[in-house]
Amino acid sequence: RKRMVSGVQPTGAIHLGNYLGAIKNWVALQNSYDTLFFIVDLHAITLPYDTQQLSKASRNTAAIYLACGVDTSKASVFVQSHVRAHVELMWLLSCATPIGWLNRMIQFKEKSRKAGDENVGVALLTYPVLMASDILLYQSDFVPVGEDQKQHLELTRELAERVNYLYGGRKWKKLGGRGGSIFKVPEPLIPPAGARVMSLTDGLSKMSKSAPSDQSRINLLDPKDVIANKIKRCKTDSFPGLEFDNPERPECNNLLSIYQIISSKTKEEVARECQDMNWGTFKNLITDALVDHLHPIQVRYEEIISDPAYLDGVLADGATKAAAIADATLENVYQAMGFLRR
Ligand code: AQP
Repeated sequence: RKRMVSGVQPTGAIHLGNYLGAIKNWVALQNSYDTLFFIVDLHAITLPYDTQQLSKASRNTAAIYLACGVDTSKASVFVQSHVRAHVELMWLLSCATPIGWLNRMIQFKEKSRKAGDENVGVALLTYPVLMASDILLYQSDFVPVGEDQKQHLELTRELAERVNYLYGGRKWKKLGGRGGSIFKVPEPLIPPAGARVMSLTDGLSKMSKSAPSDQSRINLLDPKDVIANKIKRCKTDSFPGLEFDNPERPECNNLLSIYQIISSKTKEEVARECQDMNWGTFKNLITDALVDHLHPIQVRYEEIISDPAYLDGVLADGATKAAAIADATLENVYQAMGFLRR
C-alpha cells in the first residue's frame, strides 16, 4: 500500500477547518493508504507558547483524532517528539539546505512580519526543514496539502532530490549502502474542493486556531449553545436567497459549503434546498446539522480523554511503530553521509 503522513499542531482548540480540511479526510484515506498521523508538537513551539498547556494540548489533539474516527488498527497515531529521529534528521537535512530556499518561503515572510524582528526565532525560518524530515523519514508516497502548504511540500521534494543526488546513487553504494535513492520523493494529495473552511466573521480569511476571536471558529468540542450562538452572530449579507460561488458573497459560500460537507449532500442538492431560504431559516438548519454531526464525536472524545491509560497505550504503540520506520531511514542517511556508525 502507498504511504501517507499528516499531522495537526497542538496549538489550541481543534476547529471545523482542521476537521473538514484534514482529520475527516484522514478517516477516509486510512482505508486505502498505509497511514501515520502525528501530533506535531515540535512545530507548536516556533512561536511563543504556554509550557503549561503543551502536553495537555497534545493529549487532547490525539483524543480528537481518535474521536473523529482515526482507527489505530489501520493508522499509527503518535506524538512527533516521541520519535527522536524527526529532530535528528532535521539537522542532517539542514546541512544540505541552501538558506536561499528558506528565505523564499512565503509563510516565513508573513509570520516574521507579524511577529516583529525581536520575536523571530531561527525555527520560524527553519521549520520547513523539520516538516521535510517529518515526511521523508517515513518514505511517504503522498502528503495531503492545502494551498498554504504547497510551497513547503515543494521544498521537501527539492530537498529529497538534492540529498539523493549529493549522497545517494553510486557514491552511496561504494560506501556499502544499497545504492539508488535515499528518500522517496513525495507527491501532493490535493484535498477535495470546498475543504478550505473560512472564518465565521470574515469569509475571506481562513478559520484558524490563532485568530484572536473565538467567534470566528467552531471548535469541535463547542457545546450546542455555543455553536448556536456563534452561528447566530456570524457574518452574513443582505442579498435575497442563498447561493454558492458568488464572489460578492464569501460568507454565504462558506456556510453553504460547511453545511454541504457535514450533511453529506451534493452541492446541487444544497443549492436547490437553500436557494429561497432566508438567513434565519438557514442558520437553524446549519446549527442543527453541526450539532448532530459533532455530538457523537464529542461523546467519544469524553470517553477517550477520561481513560488516560488507553490514550497512553495508543501513543506508545504508535511511536514504536513510527520509530521502526523512521530509525531505518535515519540509519541509511547517516551511512550515506559517511558517518562512523557504532
Ligand atoms: N480553515 C481551514 N480549512 C481547511 N483546512 C484547514 N486546516 C487548518 N485550517 C484550515 C488544516 O488543518 C491541518 C492542521 O493545521 P495545523 O495545525 O498544522 O496548522 P494551520 O494550518 O496553521 O492551522 P490553524 O488552525 O490555522 O492553526 P494556527 O492558527 O495555529 O496557524 C492542516 O492540514 C491544514 O491544512
